Amino acid sequence: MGTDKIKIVIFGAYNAGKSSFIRSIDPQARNVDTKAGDVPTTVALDFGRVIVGGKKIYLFGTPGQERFEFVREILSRGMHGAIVIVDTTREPDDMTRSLCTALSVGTIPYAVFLNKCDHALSSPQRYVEISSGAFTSTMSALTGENALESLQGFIEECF
Ligand SMILES: Nc1nc2c(ncn2[C@@H]2O[C@H](COP(=O)(O)OP(=O)(O)OP(=O)(O)O)[C@@H](O)[C@H]2O)c(=O)[nH]1
Ligand SMILES: [Mg+2]
Repeated sequence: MGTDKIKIVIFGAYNAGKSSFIRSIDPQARNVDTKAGDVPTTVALDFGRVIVGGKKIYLFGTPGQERFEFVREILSRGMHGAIVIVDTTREPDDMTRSLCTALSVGTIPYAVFLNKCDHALSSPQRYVEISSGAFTSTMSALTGENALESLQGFIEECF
């Protein structure tokens, strides 16, 4: 891919809001999911596209469940940047911690998007420590508030 085509991979724990984020950016986004009990969960990927500042951004959402590590590894190949979506209504979990640690010692630009800020139990401060060094932004993937702006901010600052 040339510099005008940017592959961004969306990581995050189960239920953090990765699929919702991609759908809020691209209403035509595609998702491969299944039911976990009553609710849909991603088993393969999400895919969405958007143009930011003349750059073509390709968003690849990963499954959050632990057992899909092999899918995350495949989707990560050739990525130019990464976004970790976190659920600010909950304390940081092990998966989110290890994702942030791995990205912080890597060489590609990455961001932590503090999601579910519309929720009464949201507390973004929980993530201050593990997101230090990353581009951070608060948003709600559910209402769409600040979702596109967060992505634009990350792209403009880091690409
Ligand atoms: N209140 C609130 N709920 C949200 C927000 N974003 C996502 N949710 C809800 O959280 C749940 C999980 O959202 P998904 O987008 O499927 O999460 P995911 O990270 O793709 O989940 P997996 O693919 O299973 O790992 C759904 O019930 C969403 O409606 C948000 O910003 N605010
Ligand atoms: Mg999903």
